[in-house]
Amino acid sequence: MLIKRSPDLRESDVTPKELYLRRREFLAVAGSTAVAVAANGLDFTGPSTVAAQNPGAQKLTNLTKSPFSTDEKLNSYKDVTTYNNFYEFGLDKGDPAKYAHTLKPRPWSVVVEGQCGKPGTYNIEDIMKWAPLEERIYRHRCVEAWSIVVPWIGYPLGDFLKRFEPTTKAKYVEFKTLVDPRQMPGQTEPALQWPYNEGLRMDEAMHPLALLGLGLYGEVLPNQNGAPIRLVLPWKYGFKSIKSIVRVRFVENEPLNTWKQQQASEYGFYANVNPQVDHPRWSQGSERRLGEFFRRKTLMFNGYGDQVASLYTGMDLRKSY
Ligand SMILES: Nc1nc2c(c(=O)[nH]1)N[C@H]1C(S)=C(S)[C@@H](COP(=O)(O)O)O[C@H]1N2
Ligand SMILES: [Mo]
Repeated sequence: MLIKRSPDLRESDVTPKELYLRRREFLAVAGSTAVAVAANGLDFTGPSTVAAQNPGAQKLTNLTKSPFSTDEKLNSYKDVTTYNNFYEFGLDKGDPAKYAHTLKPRPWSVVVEGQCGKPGTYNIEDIMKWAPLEERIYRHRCVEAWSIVVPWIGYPLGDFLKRFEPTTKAKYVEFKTLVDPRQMPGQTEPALQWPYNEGLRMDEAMHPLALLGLGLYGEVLPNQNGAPIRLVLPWKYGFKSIKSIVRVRFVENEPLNTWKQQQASEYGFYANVNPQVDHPRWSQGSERRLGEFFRRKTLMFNGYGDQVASLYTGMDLRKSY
């Protein structure tokens, strides 16, 4: 199941120059150590390939390169940080970049509760250190039929959740975003019911592709991307990847997620990317990759089917959408 990244030099004609040079540097280092690396079996570790972009942001270094990364062309830092969905800051794609400066991602803590042996309040600075940080380049597919490729930083969601020793009664895990209209002015409008809420079945949450997102492009998460802590679930529509998490709860029953609560005929609990099940108001068969002219065909589970399809054997994905 290991996917080896094959460096794609065609990126040279499209990535920003600085980034391209950093990549060449990395490839040179990787090439010279290839023999030692192969002997170790550590064929996917190494420095970050991706240079940080925002000079004011805290850099994240010593990143492990993930075997789960795609070698598709990255979207630019600008695409990733100025075309967002984060209704706590407004409904337009440009609103989060304009208004999310009011969010204070430090100090920050996460309350953990429910069916687990170690409930409590955990500090973000500690959480950041619980596992080695990885750079993971994932495709990200919004339910609105656009997609991007993002160099995330984080570690497996399972490594985070296991710390709290979920009990056998924990069949699902629920996540909630901060509620504070002073920091999140969009919460003065009833656009959605606040707090934004999401949930996963426990086996989905423990799947190695599920990432606890703590950064992107070599730095901590920009506010508009869900600082300081979010989910990244590449085989699901983007709305499952809840931002700015303050609460985690282990529960016995399927939680009601915000978009299902909003319109259950259009958005379900599972939200697996599925080109065969259209949204009632538009096709899910194709998508627009930001920065590209021609539409792409949408892939089952967003192209991650080899890894995740077995989570859903025996389920009717037309009903469990
Ligand atoms: N709290 C919160 N989380 C959220 C959202 C939101 O409005 N509020 N939007 C979701 C949707 S619809 C998408 S597509 C992704 C977008 O993530 P990005 O802006 O980092 O690309 O965030 C998801 N997480
Ligand atoms: Mo989305």
